[in-house]
Parts: sequence; structure tokens; C-alpha cells
Amino acid sequence: MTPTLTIALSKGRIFKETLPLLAAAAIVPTDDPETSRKLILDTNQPDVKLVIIRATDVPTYVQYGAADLGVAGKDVLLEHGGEGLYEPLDLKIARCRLMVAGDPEHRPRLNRTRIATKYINTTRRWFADQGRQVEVIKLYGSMELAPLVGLADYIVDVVDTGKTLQANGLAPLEHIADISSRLIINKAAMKMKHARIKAIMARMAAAVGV
Ligand code: PRT
Ligand code: MG
Repeated sequence: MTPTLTIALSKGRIFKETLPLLAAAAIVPTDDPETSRKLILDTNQPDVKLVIIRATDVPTYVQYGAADLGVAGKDVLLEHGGEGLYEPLDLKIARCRLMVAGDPEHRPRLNRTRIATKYINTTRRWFADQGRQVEVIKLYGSMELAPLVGLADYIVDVVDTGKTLQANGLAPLEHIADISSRLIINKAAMKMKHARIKAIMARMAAAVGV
């Protein structure tokens, strides 16, 4: 019996945009995570399962080998640090930009500028690399609210169309990184399940067009 191959995905845009790439590798889920309450989804292949978890947890599952493969945004990977993972393929999906954003008219407090974000490591690195002293405040969502209520001077968040910023009177100010989702692979699994993983990678790469 072949051991199970487990693929970690998050619901929403990553799941939707990964589906055609999995299909190119002949992997088709038999449950829909948006309607099912199951956290482990079966696929058309008896020895391939999908685990559906929070986007920020995907690198952790793959790092510890709880999943062999995963799909994670580069924003999430920058923040995680990528330890224990291979990141062999840019899937070019769920694209956006990691930005510093705020009210362009705003004058930051003089002693120490405050930045609200869920990307605390990446944010610290971005400002430290430029020798700018900031205080970083960890939030788990709705970052756009922080400057409006005086919690922070600026935010660091991913921006796609910019409509969310605009609707809140904010604008993108500094570009930190271009973001897309990456295929990530557990290092031990890459050795133990090499042939199967290589085959999936090759078919996904062909579907992405690289
Ligand atoms: O939503 P949840 O808290 O469960 O987790 P999550 O936000 O981490 O997951 P999800 O599925 O929303 O995002 C998964 C990945 O998609 C992220 O890690 C990014 O790599 C990528 N991605 C691409 C985005 C966006 N585009 C995006 N626009 N992630 C989030 N957004 C949000 C952004 O945070 C902001 O609130 O959408 C809003 C901005 O969109 P615009 O179009 O108004 O600019
Ligand atoms: Mg979200």
C-alpha cells in the first residue's frame, strides 16, 4: 500500500485558484471545503488527501511533516521564515502586493511611529533595514481600522485592487514585496516520497507555464 500524500490548503482564494493546478496533476477533491465541515478532504486518488487549515498555519503543517505539500502566500512564508521547507515553485496565483499603507496626509507621532500588522517579523525587518525606529503592534485582522481610530500611524498589509484601503481613506505608500502563492514541500517527504512529489510538481509547473 502506498503511504498517503497529504496536501495542506486554505479555504477561499488559495483553494479556488489551486484547484485547476491540482486537476492538472490529476488530483480532484471529492468534497467542497466551502460547504463541507470536514477538515480532511478525500480526492479521486485514494492515497491523496487534502487538509483544510488557516492560511497562516500551512507552513507550520508542512514544516513538521503533518502535510507533505502545501500552498502558501509568499507573505505568509516571509513571516514564517521558511524553516524545514522547500519552496520550489511559484504558482503565480492569489497575487497581491505587501505594502505600507496609511493616510497620506497623516503626520506620525514624533517619538515613535506605530505600525499595526499581522506581519510583525516582516515589518520589523523592513523598517530595521532602513534604520527607521518603529513600534510594531500585532493585529489578527481588519488592519485598515487601526489608523482610523488612532491605534497606529500606518499599517502593513497585502493589497490587491486597493479598494479596501480607498474605502477607508487610506492609500498604499511603500512597496515591500510582490506576493504570489508558492508550492511548499516538507524536506523529509521530498526524500521519502520523491517520485510522486516530483510528478505532481512537474504537472503543476506545466500548468503554471514554467
Ligand atoms: O481570511 P483569513 O483570516 O482566514 O486568512 P487570510 O486572510 O490569511 O487568508 P486569505 O484566504 O484571505 O488569503 C490567503 C492569501 O491570499 C494571502 O496570504 C495572500 O498571499 C493572498 N491574497 C491575495 C490576499 C489578497 N490577495 C487580498 N486582497 N490576501 C488578503 N487580501 C485582503 C487584504 O488583507 C485586505 O483586507 O483583501 C483586502 C484587500 O483587497 P483589495 O482588493 O481591496 O486591495
Ligand atoms: Mg482574509
